[in-house]
Amino acid sequence: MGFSCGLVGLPNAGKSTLFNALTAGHAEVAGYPFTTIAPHVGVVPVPDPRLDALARGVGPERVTPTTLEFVDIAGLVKGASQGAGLGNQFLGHIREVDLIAHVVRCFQDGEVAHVEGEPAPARDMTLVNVELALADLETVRRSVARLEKAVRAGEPGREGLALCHRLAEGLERGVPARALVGPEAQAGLRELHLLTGRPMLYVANVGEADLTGPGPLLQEAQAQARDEGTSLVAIAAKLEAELATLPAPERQEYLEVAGLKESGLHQLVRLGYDLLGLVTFFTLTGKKEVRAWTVPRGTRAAQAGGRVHSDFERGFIKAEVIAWEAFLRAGSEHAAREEGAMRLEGREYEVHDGDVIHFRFHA
Ligand SMILES: Nc1nc2c(ncn2[C@@H]2O[C@H](COP(=O)(O)OP(=O)(O)OP(=O)(O)O)[C@@H](O)[C@H]2O)c(=O)[nH]1
Ligand SMILES: [Mg+2]
Repeated sequence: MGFSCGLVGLPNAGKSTLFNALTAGHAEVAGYPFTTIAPHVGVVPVPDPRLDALARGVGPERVTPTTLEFVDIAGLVKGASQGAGLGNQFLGHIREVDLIAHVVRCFQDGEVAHVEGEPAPARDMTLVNVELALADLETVRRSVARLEKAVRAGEPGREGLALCHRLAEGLERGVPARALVGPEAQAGLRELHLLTGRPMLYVANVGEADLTGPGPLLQEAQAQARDEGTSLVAIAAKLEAELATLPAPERQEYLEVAGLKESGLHQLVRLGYDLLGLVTFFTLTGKKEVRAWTVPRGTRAAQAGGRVHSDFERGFIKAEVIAWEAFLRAGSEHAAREEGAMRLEGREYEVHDGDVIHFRFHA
């Protein structure tokens, strides 16, 4: 799988609408808060023009993209960490995701209620961030209590305790955990499963007019994101949800008419891979299958082989590697090999984004 992504935000921010746009699914959408009660989980293929090009070049029986998982939960409100609304009890469903997409309402619509009266992106973003930090503070305090007991009993836990104290002090001020610890404590941080310990991006849910020129609400959200140093993508969720059920070529045409070069899903995928440090490599099985795989940047050839088949790692001999464009220029695996365009790489070779890899192994 590529990665999993949890959607958070105020009620009526458009999370379920975005979920439907991304998954072409059918989460229930309505103009009253707390429409979503049980979480929705959707798995979608990762759109990748390189995989499409390889498939056109090879003409295989099967094309297998990697996948993404989206989790849509109930909206969060002020006081959620103290049990207000429904959001808090569902935060558990997104503790395991790789990436948090924080949906911010940047569309105007008098028919759609707002829990704070009117949309005000900067305030709304802070409100949700504070609730996430407070929910994490609860988690950290529970860990502190547990670790103090362990340390008193002479068990290990001193390091974890020091980390928790540092986190608690920052979270109390509303600072997200991801901004509180350096690379040295990432492993300890992951063990705590904190919501603000995950990478986060903002999805500004905009009206159609914002696609041609950002209106005041989108501008406010952009300014706030810039101040925080957080990435933001603008997506017209309602429009894209309506288009999601159309066949791909027609959908693309409508997107272009609306002033968009690529769909919200494309944008999220690119940013998500970038934020999470992920790369894609491709395998070909003769004319049978062209397939995309996602691995963390820095993955070695043998490990990458292990993702495809455990024998590829155990019996790894060499990886024959060629960049996807070079492969297409050569026309086929056979031609690429004849031309000497496929490099032979050892087990420590670092897989590059866009590599086409043929693993040589002994069974
Ligand atoms: N005008 C307009 N309405 C939108 C847009 N996005 C969502 N809506 C409407 O806003 C309402 C709420 O959308 P949902 O997707 O259900 O919101 P949610 O964030 O999932 O809400 P909860 O599940 O209650 O937390 C629905 O009536 C949507 O049709 C948009 O971009 N423009
Ligand atoms: Mg919803």
